[in-house]
Amino acid sequence: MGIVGVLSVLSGLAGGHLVAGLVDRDSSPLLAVGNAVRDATPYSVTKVVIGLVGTYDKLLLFGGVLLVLTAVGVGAGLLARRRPWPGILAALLLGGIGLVVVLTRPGVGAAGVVAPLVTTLVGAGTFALLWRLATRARRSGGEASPVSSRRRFLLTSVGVGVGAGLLGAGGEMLARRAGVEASRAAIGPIIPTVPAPPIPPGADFVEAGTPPFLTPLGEFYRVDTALTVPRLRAEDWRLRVHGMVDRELRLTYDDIRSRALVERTVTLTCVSNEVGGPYVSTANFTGVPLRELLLEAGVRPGADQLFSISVDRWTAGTPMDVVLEADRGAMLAIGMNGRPLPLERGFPARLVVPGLYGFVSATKWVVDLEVTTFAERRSYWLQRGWGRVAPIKTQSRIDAPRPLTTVPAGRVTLAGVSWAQPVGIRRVEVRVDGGPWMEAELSTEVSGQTWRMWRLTLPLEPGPRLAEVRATDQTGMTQPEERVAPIPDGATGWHSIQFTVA
Ligand SMILES: Nc1nc2c(c(=O)[nH]1)N[C@H]1C(S)=C(S)[C@@H](COP(=O)(O)O)O[C@H]1N2
Ligand SMILES: [Mo]
Repeated sequence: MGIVGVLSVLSGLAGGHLVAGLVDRDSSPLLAVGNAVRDATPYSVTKVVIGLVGTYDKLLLFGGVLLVLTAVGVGAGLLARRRPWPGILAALLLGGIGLVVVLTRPGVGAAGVVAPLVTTLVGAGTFALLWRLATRARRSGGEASPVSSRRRFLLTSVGVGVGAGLLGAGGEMLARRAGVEASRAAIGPIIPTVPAPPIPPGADFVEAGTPPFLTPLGEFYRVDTALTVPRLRAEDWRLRVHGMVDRELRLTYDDIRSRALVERTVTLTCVSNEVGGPYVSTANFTGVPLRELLLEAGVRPGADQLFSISVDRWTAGTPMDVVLEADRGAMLAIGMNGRPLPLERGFPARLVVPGLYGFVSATKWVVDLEVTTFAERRSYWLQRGWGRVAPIKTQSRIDAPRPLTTVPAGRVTLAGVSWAQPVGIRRVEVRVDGGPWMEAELSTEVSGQTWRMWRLTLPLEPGPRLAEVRATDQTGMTQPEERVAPIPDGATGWHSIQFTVA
């Protein structure tokens, strides 16, 4: 009977997922429970898990939820050996929990009841059917045709299993059919009215081992809490600008696209980046200045926070004075490297604010901008112990040699990146084995809002070596040596690597 329970759980979830694909993707009980578990997980746990499994965290989350639910299915099945009602009851109970979870998910409307109801009915129905067949197969043990009733049970079970797989896959395809890809493809290139200056020669030291100045899309770091990438068509996208404003704005994709678009080369940085870490990347973003939109709406006195909300209800709180700074270049971006934003970058639109960590500024899939105060509204990561004020901290990283590698003796080139948005880098220094600091050569500066590469070629004797790097920004501030963890407002400390000269 355990298998009957498992199949009932799976077919119920699959049925709900299919219907959710038709009605509202977020109402899939499986997705909703996964999202709820994720949101309820304390950050300390999430951090350890992500450290262990990296980007497989979402797979783990889903797998975990499925495993728990099927275990409940097995339990219910075993309880229902003699009578079917413990199984039916379990299906109703699980379905009820699913319903509550779905309806309490933000952004799920009344139509959200349909998918969990289908899950409940399919789950209970499957259980009733399979239970009858299984019981018949068992009871007919001594009768004339035990084989046929057993075979009937097995065939039906296999059918239900395969059917559940097909339903689930169908739901997944329907959810995607929504045509976001088609919507994005129909947009064509995003051509700025005011293009960013071309990247000058000598802006990177790729041949010395730095990343290329503009990060290839596949290598651009990605950080978000989205279990599945939100799929919002440009045609359906609306941006509401409201709160402490004189006039509310409601903007469509075409409204934005038909405005004068500016392009900026910006280096995005994540607050959770460890010293020497990879969460820093650069792209050309195209969009409209946020300042322009906000001045049109008319910001009322006293408003100190721009509270942005994504379609999946993630939120960020950005200081209003930074957003309104004339030469900061905070933008509502619709393009990245000349193309519409890729789906996982926030298609159709996201925010980009040079000089602030992403968690307080870079809302992807943004649909709502509320002009408010920090006293009034607390954003997603602020509620979870991260900082409220989060300017990017000056940092530098050694990319070459790779840590723990061996390089030939003689002249050794060290190279890497440094960043201090929005002011820019003045100086990068390197030292080997605790010796004197030596000034590295800097790449051609693109702007203070982007990273800057460095390199230094040194004669090095054979043996184990320790190299350290530190940057000084355009305000004259040199990176402190003290190691501070990323939480709450960004890591500090000098990056160091060990390597061998032989
Ligand atoms: N909707 C949404 N936007 C988001 C996030 C998120 O979790 N959800 N994460 C933010 C964080 S922490 C960072 S560092 C940047 C990363 O942008 P990227 O994934 O394009 O590199 O997106 C920001 N925007
Ligand atoms: Mo981040």
